[in-house]
Amino acid sequence: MRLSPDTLGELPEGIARYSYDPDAQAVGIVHFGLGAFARAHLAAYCDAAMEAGEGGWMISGVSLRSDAVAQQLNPQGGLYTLTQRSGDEATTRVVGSLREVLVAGSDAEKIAERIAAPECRIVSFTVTEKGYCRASDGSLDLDQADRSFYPLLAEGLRRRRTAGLPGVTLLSCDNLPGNGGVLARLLGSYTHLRTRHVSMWVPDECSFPSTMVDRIVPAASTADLDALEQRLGLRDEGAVFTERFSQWVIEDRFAGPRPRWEDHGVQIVSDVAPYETAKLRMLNGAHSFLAYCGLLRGHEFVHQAIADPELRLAADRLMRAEAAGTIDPPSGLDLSAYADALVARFEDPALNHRLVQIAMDGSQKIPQRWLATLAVSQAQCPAILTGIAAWLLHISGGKLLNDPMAEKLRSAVDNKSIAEQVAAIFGRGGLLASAWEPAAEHIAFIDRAHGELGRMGEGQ
Ligand code: CS2
Repeated sequence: MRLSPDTLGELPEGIARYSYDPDAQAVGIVHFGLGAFARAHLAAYCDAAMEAGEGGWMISGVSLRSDAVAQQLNPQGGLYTLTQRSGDEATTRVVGSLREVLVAGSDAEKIAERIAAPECRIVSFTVTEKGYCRASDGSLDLDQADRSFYPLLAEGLRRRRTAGLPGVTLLSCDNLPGNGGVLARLLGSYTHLRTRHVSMWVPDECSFPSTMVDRIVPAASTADLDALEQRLGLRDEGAVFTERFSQWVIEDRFAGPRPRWEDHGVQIVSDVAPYETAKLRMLNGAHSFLAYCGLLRGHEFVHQAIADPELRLAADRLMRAEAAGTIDPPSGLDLSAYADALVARFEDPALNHRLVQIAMDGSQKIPQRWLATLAVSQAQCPAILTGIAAWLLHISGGKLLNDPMAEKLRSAVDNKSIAEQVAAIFGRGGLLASAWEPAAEHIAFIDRAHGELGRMGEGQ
């Protein structure tokens, strides 16, 4: 039997659940990219707000690429459980804030309707780094954008304008620096080219706060779902498993009403950049390092990689000696204590966070995680350079490369010397050209590390 509003009463005691009436609440948020992260983060904060008595913050989720999530959640009336794990402890709650899952390919009309409804005040996004459809120079790739959320969003906004409704807050929750500004710029390009009559209205009536989001949400495995079914007595195909930690920092720049998320731990601040920079360069920077080096050393999970003494030392170095010096921390944040807390989160074996999950889409992640540090760091950065060597090996390794730039990356490394590989990817005019210009000593270091890591990989 599946979890659903009709079977809720069958759940054992001890499984927390919402006490508000979801059917009596309006949809205040349309969310693009309803993966596990959004369900562990945005939807949990909306659930908390409605639990505390606020009304009207149900979410209409939109899946962009497939109907898999819709299949998981619509038969369950949008209900799913969120399990927080830490060590041996697990607490589970049924989240009530999701109204439905719409699918971009087949529900375009409904999606535009939801955005154009007067009750909708926020359109939010967790579409991943690649989901913004940026070309390598950062501009909008129009061809990709036409097949993404842009036409759906533009149509919804066009209807709002025609109906004389106020604008909405467009809330990007992806791991990109200045994500609000990025979305504003790209949507601006899109509307300018495709729906010109809203291109002035959007910046006047809508706002694009930047946000920093942080919660580790490993993909659920079938074994997780089976074990949960044993505990619940019901099957939950949409279950999400996460850590206890959760952080959300939002720039105080809303176009209209919003939930009082600050009552539930969200930080509403005037400048998100210091939080975002610290998180991207330390947490995500160390994550990517552990992913590429850890996989080469035969590890499967983050907790295994961080328990490997050499990797731990290097990840620590990456955060404290390489990244921290480039960060102007938000007031009250001690970067050394921050690094300690990150290591403790990485160590938790209850999370079973797969390294391959982090290793995907390197071309979209590495610029803000590593290259931004390399560009400004006054320190030597052996850990990041080792990470780069590991990524080059990851690209040239025999396995399927999960990256939107896979083909270009492969041809940049195949049958090339390290100097040529580095130039083709990181050099001027390269695939990931940035403010970091690899110097001769960097290339020599990457070459050495590549040799050492490669030999280790062969030993596997
Ligand atoms: C990870 C992130 O998959 C990845 O690239 O580094 O998803 C990370 O778990 C989150 O940003 C943590 O907030």
